[in-house]
Amino acid sequence: MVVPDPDVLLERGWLPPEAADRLFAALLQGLPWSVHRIRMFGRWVDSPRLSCWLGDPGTDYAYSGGRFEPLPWPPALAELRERLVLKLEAPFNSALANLYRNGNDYVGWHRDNERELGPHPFIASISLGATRRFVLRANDEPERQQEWSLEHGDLLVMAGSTQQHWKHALPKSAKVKQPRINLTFRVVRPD
Ligand SMILES: O=C(O)CCC(=O)C(=O)O
Repeated sequence: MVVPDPDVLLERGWLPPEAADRLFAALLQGLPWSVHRIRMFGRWVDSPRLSCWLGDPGTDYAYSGGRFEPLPWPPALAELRERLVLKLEAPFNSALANLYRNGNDYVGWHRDNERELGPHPFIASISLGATRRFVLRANDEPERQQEWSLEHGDLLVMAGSTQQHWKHALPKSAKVKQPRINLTFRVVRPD
């Protein structure tokens, strides 16, 4: 089978620097960050980053063996969600916030293909803080990779069959000493 190219769109600096600075500071201080317990290779481990699951009531989300109930939207994110809903015409009702404290924190190869995201997950990802590498690799051809350098204020959208055919990861980077926050807005369809 010929694996289709990932359906990925990057809009650099979608949030202007001052707005991105304000949001980064508000979230770093204001979100109740915690270590999620996840299942990897049959073992329960602490995820190598801090996280927070946010959303409308009823948007419980299960990933990597864990199940998370949403916290209500803080004002700064409620407004951002509205802007993304209008811009991308997608009914985003939840978001996973990740805090990578420095280059030792990472997310390993995975797909955002949980059942509650539907057959064609539509994901809008906002990057704040330190620049990090974001890599996609085709499931059946791991040597086929594409990567982006995600910067403060960037918006990356993953759509179509991307989650079906591609895994993604944010690798460790010893050079990165500063924190980064990532927000992935999602459409969860409750059962
Ligand atoms: O931090 C990122 O850019 C990616 C986060 C991610 O892969 C996820 O939340 O599923």
